[in-house]
Amino acid sequence: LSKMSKHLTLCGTPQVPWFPTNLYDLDSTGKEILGEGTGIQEADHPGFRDEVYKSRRKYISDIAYKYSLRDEEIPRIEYTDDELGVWQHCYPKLKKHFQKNAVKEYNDTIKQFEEHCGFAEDNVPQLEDISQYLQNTTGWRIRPVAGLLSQREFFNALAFKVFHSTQYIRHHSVPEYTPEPDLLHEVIGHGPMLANEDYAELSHMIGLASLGCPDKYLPRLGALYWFTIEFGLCMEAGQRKAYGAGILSSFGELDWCFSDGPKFLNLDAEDVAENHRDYPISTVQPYYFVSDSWADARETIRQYCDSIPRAFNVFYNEESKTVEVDRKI
Ligand code: NLE
Ligand code: FE2
Repeated sequence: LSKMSKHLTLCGTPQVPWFPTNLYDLDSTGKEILGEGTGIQEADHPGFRDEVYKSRRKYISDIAYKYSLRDEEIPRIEYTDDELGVWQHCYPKLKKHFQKNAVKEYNDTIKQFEEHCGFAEDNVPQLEDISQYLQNTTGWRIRPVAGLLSQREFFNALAFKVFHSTQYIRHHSVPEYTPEPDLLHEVIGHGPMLANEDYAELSHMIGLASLGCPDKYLPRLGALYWFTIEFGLCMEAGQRKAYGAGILSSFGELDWCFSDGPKFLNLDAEDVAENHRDYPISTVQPYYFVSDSWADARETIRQYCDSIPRAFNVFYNEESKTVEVDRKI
């Protein structure tokens, strides 16, 4: 084997990119946040010119930078009146949409979140409560993060059932749509789906596929994640329903994606990965991918993930919270 690996190196085999193999390896990640100039332009962002908002963001980001997965709890934030106002404006309106436009599994879980995670019209939920609930149901957990991570870091964490979540709230001047993730997007959009075993598996699969995968495949996994977990639609009893987090956290997007405006395409993982890697991140989506069922979405993504060339297999050991690597022969 050593002769062979030498030979492969001489032939210029690319190195396998580093990846975490233990839950706590993630503590060394998330230190670099993608800021302005990496997609979200200043002009798109009402908060970048508001000094009070910027210093609040810094206060909340610092909590994320200091957090370790070995800590007992994710620090709780005392949300200000402005922040509570955004929640109070959005949550009741979104709830009305959910009954009509969200998949059944999502509506079921929202009820659980109201019972166990502090979801209420007059209360901003805390990441810690949601993380606890997830750990007790699907084994997922939340790690606070200061903003957008690199695709590799974000996806790698999914392999350990860790979901990175921002803890700040969108600027109060534009509550119905934000180009970047914020607490509302994470907890309203992603939270409930991570509490559902079958949906959460979609994220876990993409996470495992990303470990040490060649760089070229990251934007492909990115597109698959975008058009399913973020902006996915699927059929339910003959009707189109939303399961994507970026839709469920934005009534601007909800209104749009159930109008005649956008185009609707059939979900095919290969097609998304090869032909749809260029999507807008600061406006509503011009088109959405619809699958016959969410299980169909999972199957097409599973097949795609299996087709990514890697010299090894990875398995997640739930008990030891480690990833086991097994060389393909
Ligand atoms: N546009 C979404 C919202 O307003 O909640 C956020 C999308 C983050 C990818
Ligand atoms: Fe998201």
